[in-house]
Amino acid sequence: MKNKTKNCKRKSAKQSAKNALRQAQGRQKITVVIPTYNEKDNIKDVIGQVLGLKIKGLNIIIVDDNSPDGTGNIADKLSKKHKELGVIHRKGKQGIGTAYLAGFEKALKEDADYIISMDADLSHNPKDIPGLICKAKQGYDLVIGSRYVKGGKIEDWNFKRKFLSWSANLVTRLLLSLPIRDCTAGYKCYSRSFIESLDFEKISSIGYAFQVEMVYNVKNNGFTYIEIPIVFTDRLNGHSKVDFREIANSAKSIFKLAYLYKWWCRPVKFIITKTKNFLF
Ligand SMILES: Nc1nc2c(ncn2[C@@H]2O[C@H](COP(=O)(O)OP(=O)(O)O)[C@@H](O)[C@H]2O)c(=O)[nH]1
Ligand SMILES: [Mg+2]
Repeated sequence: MKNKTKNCKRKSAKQSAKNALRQAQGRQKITVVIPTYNEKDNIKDVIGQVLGLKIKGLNIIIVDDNSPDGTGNIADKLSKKHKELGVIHRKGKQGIGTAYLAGFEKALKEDADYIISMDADLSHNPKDIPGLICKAKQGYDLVIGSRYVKGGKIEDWNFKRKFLSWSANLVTRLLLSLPIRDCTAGYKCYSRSFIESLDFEKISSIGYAFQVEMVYNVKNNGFTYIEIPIVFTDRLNGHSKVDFREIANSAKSIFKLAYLYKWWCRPVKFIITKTKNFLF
């Protein structure tokens, strides 16, 4: 695996040169990565609406985890019609975080200059894509489609779901000292240089906490970021994959990030290490 990472880094250097040339020539590639699990009633619409924007140099990568409802097959059929569409098939449900990493890896190999992450369920309005790209082109390494800045909002979610999202954001911001209002947002545009800077093997979040880990990496590694308002609507079709297990795993991942990186966790680390040494 380590060799694979090294190879990847070597290739990236070549690709960066190719990339710089393309940018100098004014041709830029935007890759939209969409993870899917049981999205058969949304996949066609989301692809149609994104491609319908007719943005030059834009392509899509679907990362499907062998959805039992056949989303992967639908994506394959659509990819025969649309050359801008690529599909990654994984064996089973492996988490949204690792799905994004698989998509990002392919996007880098295919010379993406900007990488957008978005849900398949149209909660993220494709019409916001030009706004995300516009800010990214101004030089921001991370542009967040934010529900919690002025002008942004969530429509149709019930109180429980709104409270869950709001409190998760608050706890995350406090624990990781992040000055970002929507740390858990999934609608984002990343610069190639930020994604290239990541050591994929060190990303620890498998599930939804992945979004937070990305924001944390941007902020703490000196990359630039901005939030732009979006209106987030509830999905029309299918079900959310956020269940109790996902929430518990995400909370665990966020506490793990704080434990790994925040100075005030040092006394806790000290006590845990001493106790372990004493017991075993
Ligand atoms: N490939 C893959 N996609 C996933 C997984 N979990 C969720 N997704 C997709 O990630 C996106 C966000 O999930 P969603 O259920 O809409 O989360 P919510 O918007 O927070 O309720 C959707 O496109 C899902 O189909 C997973 O384990 N693997
Ligand atoms: Mg969603």
